[in-house]
Amino acid sequence: MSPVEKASVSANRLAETFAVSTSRGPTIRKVLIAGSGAVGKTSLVKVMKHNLPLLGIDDDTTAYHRTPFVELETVRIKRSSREGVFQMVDVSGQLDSVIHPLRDISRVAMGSVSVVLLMFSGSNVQSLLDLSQWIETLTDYYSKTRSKKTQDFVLLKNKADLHDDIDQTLIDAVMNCNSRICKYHELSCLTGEGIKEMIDWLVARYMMIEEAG
Ligand SMILES: Nc1nc2c(ncn2[C@@H]2O[C@H](COP(=O)(O)OP(=O)(O)OP(=O)(O)O)[C@@H](O)[C@H]2O)c(=O)[nH]1
Ligand SMILES: [Mg+2]
Repeated sequence: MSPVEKASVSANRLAETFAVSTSRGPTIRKVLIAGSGAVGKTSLVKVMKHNLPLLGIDDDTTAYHRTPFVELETVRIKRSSREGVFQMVDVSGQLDSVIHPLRDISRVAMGSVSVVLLMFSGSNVQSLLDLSQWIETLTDYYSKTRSKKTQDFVLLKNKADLHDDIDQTLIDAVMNCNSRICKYHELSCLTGEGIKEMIDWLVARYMMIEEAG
């Protein structure tokens, strides 16, 4: 089975799972993580799934294994009165590769997304500059599909634990040029810095309050 077929099968299985859980009530939100290779997209999914920083997860979690195409993962979140599921779409960072989910299975990757996390690494200024190509691809898709809902974009600077050589004015410029970007977070998947704040923000914005009783 080709990677494209495999991803479609996984997406259908997820859809079936969600169809069951929807009837029971929890909010389901689809979250796309975009950004260059090695910025930490897959790491963020692991950290959210385990509710632990990379350093606290008990296996070979810090080794770099490039995501070849796309991974779909569900993350259950519970915060006092709010509970729900984030369906995480973790795509390959190599936007120019021969096959890429944003081009070859665009609806699976980008359709029905509530929020796009645009991730770059604080130790790699090029990964911030690369985001313009991702933003162009995404806005092109959303304007063509004339989606009624406006997808939020959130800018994430990962690897806050490393030496940072990016000027804040460059980050501000990226935000100012893209009106869809509604929030900026700094975090470290390695140490967990800023992760709780980011998840709390996502939950407050996208998870509905559960009815009591
Ligand atoms: N120092 C540091 N390293 C990190 C952090 N987050 C991720 N890494 C490391 O960065 C490398 C790449 O992480 P991945 O999560 O695989 O990157 P990715 O964006 O999914 O990469 P692609 O799948 O190629 O698109 C791994 O070795 C991670 O352990 C962080 O906050 N700090
Ligand atoms: Mg990856």
